[in-house]
Amino acid sequence: MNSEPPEEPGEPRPPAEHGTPIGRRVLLGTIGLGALGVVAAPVLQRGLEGFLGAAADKDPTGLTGLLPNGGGFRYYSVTSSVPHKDATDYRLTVDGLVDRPTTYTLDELRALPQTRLVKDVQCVTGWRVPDTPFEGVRLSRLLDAAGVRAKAGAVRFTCFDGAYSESLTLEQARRSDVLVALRMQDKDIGHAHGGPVRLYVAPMYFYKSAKWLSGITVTEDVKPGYWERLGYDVDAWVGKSNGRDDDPTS
Ligand SMILES: Nc1nc2c(c(=O)[nH]1)N[C@H]1C(S)=C(S)[C@@H](COP(=O)(O)O)O[C@H]1N2
Ligand SMILES: [Mo]
Repeated sequence: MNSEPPEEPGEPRPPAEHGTPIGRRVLLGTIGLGALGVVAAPVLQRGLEGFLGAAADKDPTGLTGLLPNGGGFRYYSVTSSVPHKDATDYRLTVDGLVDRPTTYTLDELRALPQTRLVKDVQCVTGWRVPDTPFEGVRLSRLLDAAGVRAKAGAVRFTCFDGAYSESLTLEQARRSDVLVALRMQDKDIGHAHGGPVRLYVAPMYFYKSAKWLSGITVTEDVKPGYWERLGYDVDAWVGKSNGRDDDPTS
């Protein structure tokens, strides 16, 4: 019997452990791939992404988080299950220190001008995926539409997984390479990648790009997000934070 506690689902090691040469994750990754071979056949029709999403929904150890998820991406979730949402029930709320709090449906977001960016994605644990298209509405547009009040200084993001959160300063949030993304890899964002809507913060480590985005709240000060309370940098510029020297992504 395995008496080890299950690993927390989602992002693996806190920064303090970044130097560890051979992690348990490497081992688990190998086992995970073996397991995929055993169970892959019956689920081929659903596609790898669908399988990963479904498997992760049932796997509280986060083991499935280690499986390569099409094109080099890895599935991350800090919760063991995430509700599925689509155009019928998805809502994005913009509130906080704004003059006009607003709730958008998916169709309303689709009707706004879309911006497409193609850049590398860099995870703080080391993996990088080159030239990935993301497409959606500039966050600055939604902030302007809501009318940000003078004393506001930051934006907090919440997710319909019920657990994850992120934040940006208002200046960061207004950059033209920060999107409320509806498409990734030139497809509507599937559930496993945080669909139907995720944040995309091009110049920062991918933990900033909150999946299953449901809330944008304008605040006075930055409130550190989920991983930031556990040690990751709040200002997560690729190559200039978290003790890493990756090439910039934007
Ligand atoms: N809601 C939510 N968003 C999240 C995460 C998460 O666990 N939950 N993980 C973050 C991390 S650490 C990474 S690397 C990316 C992974 O995105 P992917 O699963 O599409 O590869 O999502 C980010 N956004
Ligand atoms: Mo990550």
